[in-house]
Amino acid sequence: MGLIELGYDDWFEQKRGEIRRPDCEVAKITRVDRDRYLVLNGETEVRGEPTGKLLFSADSGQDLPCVGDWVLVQYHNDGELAIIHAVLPRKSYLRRKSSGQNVDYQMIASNIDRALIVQSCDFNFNIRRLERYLVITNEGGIEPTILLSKSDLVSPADLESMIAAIEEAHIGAPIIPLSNLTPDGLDSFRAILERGKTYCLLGSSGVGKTTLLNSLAGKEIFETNPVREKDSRGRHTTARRQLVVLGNGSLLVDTPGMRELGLIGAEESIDNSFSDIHELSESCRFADCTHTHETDCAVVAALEAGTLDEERYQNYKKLLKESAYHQMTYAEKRKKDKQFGRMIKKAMKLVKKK
Ligand SMILES: Nc1nc2c(ncn2[C@@H]2O[C@H](COP(=O)(O)OP(=O)(O)OP(=O)(O)O)[C@@H](O)[C@H]2O)c(=O)[nH]1
Ligand SMILES: [Mg+2]
Ligand SMILES: [Zn+2]
Repeated sequence: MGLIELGYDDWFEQKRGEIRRPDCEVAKITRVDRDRYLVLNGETEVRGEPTGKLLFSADSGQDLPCVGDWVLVQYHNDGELAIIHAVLPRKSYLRRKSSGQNVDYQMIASNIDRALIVQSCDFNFNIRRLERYLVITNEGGIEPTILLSKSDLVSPADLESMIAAIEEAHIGAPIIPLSNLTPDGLDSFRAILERGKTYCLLGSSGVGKTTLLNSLAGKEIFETNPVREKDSRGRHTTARRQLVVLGNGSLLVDTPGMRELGLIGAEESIDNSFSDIHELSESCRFADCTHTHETDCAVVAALEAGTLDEERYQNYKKLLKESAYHQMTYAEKRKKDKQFGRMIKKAMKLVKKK
């Protein structure tokens, strides 16, 4: 297997040339487990470690390597350690707001051709959460497919109504129902996986992402676990993001279920994902219409006529508000960081003068 089988192409080769590090080799990040990395050069998979320079020059979490990244490395210790000097630009990416109080980006994966958004047919099924995932894939320039997993848990009629609910919500992504317990859905899913293309599994903890990966691989590559409670809280079996090469030559990234999927500055992607609402808003009388109390508001008119779903509209507003709020905090933080950097530089100069 070579780099091309892992998705390397002329686009990346050109970016590599622009970085001007002929002393480095190309490799792909195949696993990220907190600050530990694995890199694969097509033949061997070894531990990777970013240089201090790469870590210190990172302005935000999105400048750090993530699974799927092409990186420039130098091998040490008889080829058993790859020192990571640079990350090549990404063709596409999945990122979110890092969890907790800190407002920064966290990379989920990069250079993904298709995101597989998994929701199980039980209590996990939730259109509003689906909408959030779609904003995230739109932002990173990735086509989504929705996988309705554990279809064995519901009747065919219930499954039909779930699919209808997704379609009625103006969600245009392809939908594939499947069960890891029966082979039919699995086969039609396997058929969409193309050689040399990279897919990323996304979805809450316990929906069966790793089980699906194991089923496709035909063996237990990673550990899976039963869902303990009804809401699956506290059960996170997969702890790292990892890329696996399947038998048919396609590449699959498994990720841990994420409880939070915060947005930062994603207003444009939100408008793209909610294109029905965005289109309506273009017919409002006022260009700065907030779609609340204005006269001749096309959005409010659609809500009243029942052609726009109230919950979809509320989620649209909620996501916009959250995204703008995080963007403000993020911009402020970066400004402060820069000011601090300049202050340190000045102080260093003074020290050197003495
Ligand atoms: N009924 C049913 N159960 C399934 C199916 N697929 C997986 N499960 C079960 O669901 C539980 C969770 O599966 P995992 O594959 O560990 O879920 P995950 O999405 O990888 O979870 P995290 O790693 O925590 O994000 C396991 O007990 C699986 O056996 C399915 O198609 N039908
Ligand atoms: Mg898992
Ligand atoms: Zn309006």
